[in-house]
Amino acid sequence: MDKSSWIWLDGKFVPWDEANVHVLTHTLHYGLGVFEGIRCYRGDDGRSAVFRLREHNRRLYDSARILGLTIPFAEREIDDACVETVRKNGLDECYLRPLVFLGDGEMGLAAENPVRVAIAAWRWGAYLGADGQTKGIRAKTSSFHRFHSNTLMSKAKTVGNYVNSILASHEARSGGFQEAIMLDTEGFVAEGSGENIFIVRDGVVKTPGGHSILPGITRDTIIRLLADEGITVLEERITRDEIYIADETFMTGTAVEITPVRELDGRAIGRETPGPITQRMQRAYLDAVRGRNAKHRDWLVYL
Ligand code: PPE
Repeated sequence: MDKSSWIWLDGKFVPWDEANVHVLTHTLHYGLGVFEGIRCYRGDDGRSAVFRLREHNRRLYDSARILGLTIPFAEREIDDACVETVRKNGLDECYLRPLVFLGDGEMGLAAENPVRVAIAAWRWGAYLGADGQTKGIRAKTSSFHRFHSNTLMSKAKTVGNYVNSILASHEARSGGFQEAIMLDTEGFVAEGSGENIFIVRDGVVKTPGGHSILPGITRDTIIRLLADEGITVLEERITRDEIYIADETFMTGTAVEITPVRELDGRAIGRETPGPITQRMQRAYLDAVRGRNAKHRDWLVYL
């Protein structure tokens, strides 16, 4: 990976190679921790800004609340620390990874070890390959279901939840696909291993809502950008065959941005990839993150 110089750890900057923890760190054993993935972009005016930083950190605090973790910093301190981490590393564009984890001390599920916080930033390019955004990806319906909200709660971006995502992603990749589409426990489409999903048919845009998805910030951004263009998104259950017969399907996420899906389970989706609404949203998203959308400047936190 593209290492940077400094990592913010529990309130102080430490050199990248020294940001280490003990092997008995609680979260390493049991997965109880929460994190965020945020991107910083360089705008056309040369200034860099973190995209929807406050919304991401709000979700970080929501996630911690859901798991019963108390973050030993105020939310604003974490916002500032994120900005400082980008600045201190001299990055103009990067991915930011705040992580809240239980440190070492006691072992066992009942341990109440100190809650620790790390924030790393590094350059991270196209997540699903350079061609993904332009040509679309090939996806496979996963044999692994997204969990029920009374198993692992999906509104929290929990470290341990990603075992489910990794199983699905590995299965898809080993079968020659680029990404998995995961169904919920009732068999309806939920989300990708690290993305939300939108479909378009006859100009109607739908995205799954419900209890089995992570409420994505990019998903919310796209719902708002579509509304700006007079397009309402229906948040409802969708089935895998609705994707087979969709005109367009795309995935959204901080890492993948807006990535079209050109094929699911060996069936080509729509007539062209990316489809017209997908292309409009790819442009609108880039305009927003690079500060070209005056209406949504408040989504940007400048360095
Ligand atoms: N669902 C899941 C399961 C998920 O992990 C993500 C983000 C999303 C939806 C989209 O959320 P948002 O980024 O707020 O629009 N996945 C992160 C994965 C990164 C990683 O693989 O590591 C991300 O995009 O940062």
